[in-house]
Amino acid sequence: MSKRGLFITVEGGEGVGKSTNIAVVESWLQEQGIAYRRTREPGGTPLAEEIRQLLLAPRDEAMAPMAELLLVFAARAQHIAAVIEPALAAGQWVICDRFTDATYAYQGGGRELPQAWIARLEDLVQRSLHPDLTLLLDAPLEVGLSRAGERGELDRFEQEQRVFFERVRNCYLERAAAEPDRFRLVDTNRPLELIADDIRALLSAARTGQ
Ligand code: Z5A
Repeated sequence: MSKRGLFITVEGGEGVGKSTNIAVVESWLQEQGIAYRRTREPGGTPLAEEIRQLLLAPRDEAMAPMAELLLVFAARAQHIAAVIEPALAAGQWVICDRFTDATYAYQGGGRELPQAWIARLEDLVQRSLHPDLTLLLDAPLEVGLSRAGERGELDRFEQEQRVFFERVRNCYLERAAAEPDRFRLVDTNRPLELIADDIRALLSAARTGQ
């Protein structure tokens, strides 16, 4: 039986550089010859990607925060069953662009739903599954929003007000402070080469501790 892979999540607010830096993670994994699966949330399977469309598409009907929360976890349940668990069990590392910390940050922080509700769903849907390492990419709000804003059309979350994103960022930072063993904070308000050096060092350390 192969050794279980590491489950690594990459988190952060709008435009902090998750996609850009996941490319660094992937090239490190390839250099090291580590089998991996890159995926994302919401999404990662055909059904979960359909739920992602429901969550992100701007619409006239306001989505109730509880409906949003349940859709996020419905997508996650499918993603865990169809992709994450099988890959980890086969010994692959799983690199996931956002996971449940995003739910705490967006539905808990942003939408102000009680964290305890999220924790109940987390227990129900994930059972013992938790990330081994979470890279929290962080930059001042103005930096992330201005980088994200250059992309043109805004999705349903990107249309939120600044105060929403402040709550999201604060929630992420609080979670990182509360779980220092799992989180690694990466300052992405710097040149890409410096960020990439940090990320490679963090991955090497995670591999050593595996
Ligand atoms: N959501 C939720 O509510 N609850 C949940 O549980 C989950 C998700 C899982 C989709 O996320 C939405 O789902 C998300 C929360 C919600 N909200 N929104 N919006 P997403 O991850 O698909 O969307 P996103 O946050 O907008 O990510 P993004 O658009 O892919 O941004 P990014 O990956 O962090 O940034 P990037 O594309 O790598 O970089 C942005 C630009 O900045 C790009 O032009 C880069 O070239 C540039 N960049 C990046 N780094 C640098 C540096 N260091 N210097 C200069 N320029 C840089």
